[in-house]
Amino acid sequence: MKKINFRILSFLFLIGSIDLSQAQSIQPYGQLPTADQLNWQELEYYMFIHFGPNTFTDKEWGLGNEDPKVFNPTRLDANQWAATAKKAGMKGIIITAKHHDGFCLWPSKYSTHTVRESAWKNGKGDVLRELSKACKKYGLLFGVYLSPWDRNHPAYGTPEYNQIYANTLREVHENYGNVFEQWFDGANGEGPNGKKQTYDWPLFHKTVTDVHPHCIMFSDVGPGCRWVGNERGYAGVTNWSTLNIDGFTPGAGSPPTSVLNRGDEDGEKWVPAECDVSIRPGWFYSPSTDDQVKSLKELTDIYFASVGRNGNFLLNVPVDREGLIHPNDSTRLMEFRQMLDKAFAQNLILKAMVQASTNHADPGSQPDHLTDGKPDTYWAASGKTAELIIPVNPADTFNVLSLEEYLPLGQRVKSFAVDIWKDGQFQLIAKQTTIGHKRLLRFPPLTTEKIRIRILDSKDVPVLREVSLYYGRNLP
Ligand code: FUL
Repeated sequence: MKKINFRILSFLFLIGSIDLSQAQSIQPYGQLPTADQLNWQELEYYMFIHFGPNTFTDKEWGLGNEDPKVFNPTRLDANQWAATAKKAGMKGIIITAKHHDGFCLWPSKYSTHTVRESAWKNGKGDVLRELSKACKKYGLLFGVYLSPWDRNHPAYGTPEYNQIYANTLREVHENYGNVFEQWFDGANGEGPNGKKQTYDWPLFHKTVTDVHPHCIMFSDVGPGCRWVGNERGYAGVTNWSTLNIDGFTPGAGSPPTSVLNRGDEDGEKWVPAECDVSIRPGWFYSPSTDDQVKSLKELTDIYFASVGRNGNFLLNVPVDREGLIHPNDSTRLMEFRQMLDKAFAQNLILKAMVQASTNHADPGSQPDHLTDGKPDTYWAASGKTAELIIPVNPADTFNVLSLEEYLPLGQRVKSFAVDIWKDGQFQLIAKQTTIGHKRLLRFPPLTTEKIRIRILDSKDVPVLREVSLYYGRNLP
């Protein structure tokens, strides 16, 4: 009897020790991204298109009383837009289905100010139909900007308008296939009757999620992703994906732009930053800006300040009066793509052996996961600080370092330093704060036999998924 008891006891002990090892798996920290937000973050770079009556009237904010007949692109070709975005390496297109002037790029049954009333295709055209089809054809995601502010709709400024706007949203979401992102502009001005609207955000959000539960909703305060606080495309040098949203609303009631720019450490919700910027000075096309398309250097700087600072890069390429992306813009987009492709063609430390000062007991954690090129494997430290040493071929020159956190477990790293081995000792080449989805650091061309990454402070044990090193010899 006693022996049997002992066996049962040791069996229980074994179960106990299995439980113990399970307890050593890494615990998630703070607010976490949803699966949809994680997928969204991987997109990194996609196109914005501002197009409508403003394209033809040289305005940024139409008054809403423009003659719809001014909208008359002569050669509109949404396949050309999609082909351009695809070749540019973008993952989707978000179009201004309705800007503040209220003009709808589809024949909405809730408005009398639409393509149906325009001269284009004798009122039989539908830009959303053409673009959503083109996106499908080119394997791009399709997204919409629908301004709640409406300077044309007679009901704007009355309680009825909220339901009308919700109907409009529903109409778009139900009729053009999947919508990966809904862009809610926070602007809230006066309508045709001189009144402003109190927006019913819960109604608008519910309308979208009823049709497309996976759609990422953009606004100053999310819920899916947030405005980065400027229209230059620059995320903060420190950029948390969490944000305090209680008591804030999109538009005038949003947190200060400085907060949107860097997020809130330990914020109440996961609301990552999206960096929107136009390739030209204005959001809408104007012939006067044909020679003011952003330079390769400007685009590169924005890329490093958006994708390279834990943000997504939403680049506006305004369609012109013919209904095409102008050759000056598409040429620049292709130059930019080629430059990025060359710069990131070869990870110089792919498969390198990583020496880590600590390794978490979690069975999934391994230092070599940092250089395996796989986004779903990770390494974690056992404490809040750690050192990683990675050998580099001394014959290789590099000037870009990329670090990525493993975000399913939350954003953790608060500060880190990078050193290279030079003249028999480590020398500091960078000290920075947050990492998030991706942190890209640029240097003058360097060589070394080993690089050291020191995690100096972290909310909880740091969990990284990749470290990579590149030489973009042609980076402007
Ligand atoms: C702003 C709008 O007022 C601009 O016209 C533009 O659409 C920009 C992307 O968002 O809030």
